[in-house]
Amino acid sequence: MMHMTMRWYGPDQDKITLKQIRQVPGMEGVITALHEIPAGEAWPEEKVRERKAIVEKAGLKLMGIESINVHEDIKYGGKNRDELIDNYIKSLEAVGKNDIHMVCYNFMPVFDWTRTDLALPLPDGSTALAYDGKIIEGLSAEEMFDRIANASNGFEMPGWELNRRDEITAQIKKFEGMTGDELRANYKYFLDAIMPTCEKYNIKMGVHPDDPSYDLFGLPRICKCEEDLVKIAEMNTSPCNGFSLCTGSLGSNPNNNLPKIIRNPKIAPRIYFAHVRNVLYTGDHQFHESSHVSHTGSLDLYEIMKALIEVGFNGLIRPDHGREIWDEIARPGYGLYDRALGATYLIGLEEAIRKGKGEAYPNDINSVTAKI
Ligand SMILES: [Mn+2]
Repeated sequence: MMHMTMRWYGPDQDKITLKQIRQVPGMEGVITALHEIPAGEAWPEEKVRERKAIVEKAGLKLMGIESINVHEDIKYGGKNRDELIDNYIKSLEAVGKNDIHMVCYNFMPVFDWTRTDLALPLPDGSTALAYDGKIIEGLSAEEMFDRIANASNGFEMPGWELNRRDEITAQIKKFEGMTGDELRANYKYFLDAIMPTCEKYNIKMGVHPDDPSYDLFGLPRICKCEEDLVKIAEMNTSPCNGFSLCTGSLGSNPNNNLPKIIRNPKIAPRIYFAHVRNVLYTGDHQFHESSHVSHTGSLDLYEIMKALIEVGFNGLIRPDHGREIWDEIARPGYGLYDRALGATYLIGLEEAIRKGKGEAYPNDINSVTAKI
């Protein structure tokens, strides 16, 4: 069976408590990160140990890291990349020594996830993250920053930290003219360097797809479709090189067939983490996030979960972004209520699919809630 988790931003940066997360039915653990440490710096082992102790004291497990961010100079192949990769390896060692075996990360140049609206009102009175390519076309990178910072309910959004705003145009310039293949060469250099450490500690690296899954601001993007994922799988064949399959990110492009991508034999055995959520297409390069329920969005989450079960996926899964509902004021995408609904919906789908196939469910339950 899959292991249900929720993302938690840590004691200082998340208003959702571990107590609340623990009370979500079927929840086993959290995925977290040391968001206070900037990309490029090494994570101290004791800081990871401290964070793990906080999570375990609340009756949950620290099951994975999201994310250890890759410094931009590694992505564009800067002179100091070896030093930065050494620091990344130190962070991996800190994680591995604390018996944590999955790290989610991305290799998107300059921009992490991108949305044009963090609180689009939906007909039912909820709000959701939304994207409209036409709005992006008219904005500078700095204007994008302000738009996100001003709409984030006071939370600092990963990848959109205010201290990055003034350097953003310079950062984009560094990638000017870079082709996908050149970016892939830098990516391979990074993977080749870190994989021996990942193997030593059995840390499964799950790269998160580009979000949204098409080109932005003229930057190369190399993790946005089935073909890209296959290239990444072939780039370094270590069993620790794999994917965080984010259905909402890949699903932002209607050309991506999620069940087909999951069943691709080059991809399936390398899925180490699943972000499962839904999006509703509203036009060309235009969508908003919806509830997780299949018929409220454009993706069929039943077919996605069925494909994951068919390929033998028993790894970490989490609901992804939720809408803001029931008057909750939260970090955009990361409120408690809609993600909790998403988690129980996914658990329900898994139970129904497995029992429908005559499988025992749960078959290896060690969920904290089951033990109560
Ligand atoms: Mn995701």
